[in-house]
Amino acid sequence: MSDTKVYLLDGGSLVIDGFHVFWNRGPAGEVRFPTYAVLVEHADGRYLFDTGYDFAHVQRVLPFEKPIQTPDQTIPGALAKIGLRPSDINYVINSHYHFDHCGGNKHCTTACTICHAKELEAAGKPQPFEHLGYSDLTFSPDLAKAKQNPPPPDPAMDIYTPKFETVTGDQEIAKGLWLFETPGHTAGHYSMMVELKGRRPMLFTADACYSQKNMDMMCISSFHLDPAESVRSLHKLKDLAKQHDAELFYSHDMESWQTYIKAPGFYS
Ligand code: 5PN
Ligand code: ZN
Ligand code: ZN
Repeated sequence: MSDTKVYLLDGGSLVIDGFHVFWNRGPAGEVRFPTYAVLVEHADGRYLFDTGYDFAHVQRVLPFEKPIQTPDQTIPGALAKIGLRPSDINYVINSHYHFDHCGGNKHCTTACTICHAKELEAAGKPQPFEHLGYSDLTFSPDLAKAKQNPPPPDPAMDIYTPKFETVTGDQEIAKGLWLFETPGHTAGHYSMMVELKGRRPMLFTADACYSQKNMDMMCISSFHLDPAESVRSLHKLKDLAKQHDAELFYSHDMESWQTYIKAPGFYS
């Protein structure tokens, strides 16, 4: 049995305003940030935590976020760089269903899809202020078809019938692979911790904490369902990191991203 490996798959970048990164604090101005997927090669199979954004979707629905993504920064492209194909992925776990975390799900046609039970429900009936966040529903062709503004027809979507497994609570879903509930940003948001043989555990905050600065200032992002709950989740992440001596990996932090080992390099 081989030891667990973690690869960070670069997904390109987007732009949002500084007041969205730091709620009610700013400063204003364009902030370009990375998006990425986390591939966990585990004895039980290959897990992909988040799948980045779909370039065509962002161009069509949120062009003001100025997407920059090369073919190498798509899920098929990034996997090819390490000798894999999307069909090699056994499980896709989504921290939440915002468009910048689930855009590549549709490529993983043979994977079982895992998320928090509340997240799947929320994506189907978003609050009025959540429509842009939940604008890419291609992770669930059933949901996408039910919407008034479906994406352009894509024959590939007819053969994509993902099987969903929903989870609740804090769970060790495979040995050393933990999901921790961190709601607030969305209803069913999960962060993931991976225990490795040769280093400290890696704790992927996802959008419960965009960046080191958000953590330092205990300042949440402006996209949230429940800001008070978001702040509680920030504290929970800080406590978990301390309790497990885990290293925090942030979802949208250009400065931290520069220091991370990216695929084809890996953590083990
Ligand atoms: C990157 C980004 N842009 C817009 C939104 C939104 O409206 O909800 C979440 C979100 C994002 O993560
Ligand atoms: Zn989000
Ligand atoms: Zn995000």
